Amino acid sequence: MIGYQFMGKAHSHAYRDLPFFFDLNYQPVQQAIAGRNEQAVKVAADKMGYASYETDWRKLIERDDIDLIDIVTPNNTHTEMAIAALEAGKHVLCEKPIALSLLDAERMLEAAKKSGAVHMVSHNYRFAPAVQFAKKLINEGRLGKIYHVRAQYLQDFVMDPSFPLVWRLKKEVTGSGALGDIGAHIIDLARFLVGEIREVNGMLETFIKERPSGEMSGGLSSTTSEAEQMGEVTVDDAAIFMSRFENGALGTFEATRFAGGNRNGNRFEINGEKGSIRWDLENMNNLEVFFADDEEGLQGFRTINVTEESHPYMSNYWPAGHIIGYEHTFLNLFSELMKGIEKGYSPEPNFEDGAKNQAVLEAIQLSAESRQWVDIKHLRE
Ligand code: 4PW
Repeated sequence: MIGYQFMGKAHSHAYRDLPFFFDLNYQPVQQAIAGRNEQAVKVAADKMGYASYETDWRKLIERDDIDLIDIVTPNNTHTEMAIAALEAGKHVLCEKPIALSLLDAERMLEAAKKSGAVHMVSHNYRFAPAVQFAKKLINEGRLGKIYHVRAQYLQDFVMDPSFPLVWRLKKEVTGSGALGDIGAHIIDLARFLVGEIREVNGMLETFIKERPSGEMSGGLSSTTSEAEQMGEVTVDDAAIFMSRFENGALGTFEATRFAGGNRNGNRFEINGEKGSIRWDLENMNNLEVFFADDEEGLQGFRTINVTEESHPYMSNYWPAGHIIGYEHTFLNLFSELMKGIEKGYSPEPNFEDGAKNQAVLEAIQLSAESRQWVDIKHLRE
């Protein structure tokens, strides 16, 4: 693994627990972790269960006792690391968004195709059992033709003007703001559940344009900064966009870090000719469903607690009704990654999905600049 902050912790926990919950032919062994600060990476290695550490990520890639490189560093490092790992024949798991630009994402996809190695993007929310169950209902035609998807990813961690100018607020490090950081997740969910997006129309806004600078590494729970020097926020605080899907469905999306009171509100509602579904990460074991053919007088949304043994992934955990959490979305994703490595295929979402997602992100940026609808397909030609 390269990196050891928030996502490093989430991924490392999942590697540790995977053999405990999942009977798989291939299981991860936490061989090594890389980070530039020797003191900090040593502590991370001990705490997160890695047998060794490196202070240069390139060393990790040179080692022949390592098969999989997991990239959990800021976005501006993904492309170089992923391409180097793939060229060395390593399998790669990469955090989202995979790159700063569509061009870089396409280069990564190209390298992945050339290498024949397994590649995957860490869009973990697809792997919530309720989301997988929603997908099953849609595939079975239980909702019929899909008309609408409305998705929101709402956070509020940067609302205080004295929240520091961390890497997530700098374009050269992160590519975009709320758009790529959390909008990428709802784009992935929409692509997974409804299908490919044909065109978008979006707007971006930066509400607080300057913040105390000097701190780079802070995460979502960074405290306020008293630094006197101010620096420019170069990414969006909020992104709102509409989309038309290839299958005719219409989408409305909102990704913002200014939705006070919403710590991590990742939600969607999908409406089809025969029914609707709703999901909310903060209540992630439940799926609300409405079926138009339910008996008259008894119609309405009802809640399915997606914890039965027959529900996706749940037989690996606890008896029905015993809920799972955020961290298990990573275990579920990793179980697919292990199967992919065993059998030699790249489970979705892979770098093809990463590039498609990046095309949507780029189209929204272009649309916001030009105030026009932007066709996605043309961007990838
Ligand atoms: O899933 C989200 C991320 O993609 C997390 O809640 C935090 O916001 C960390 O990065 C983004």
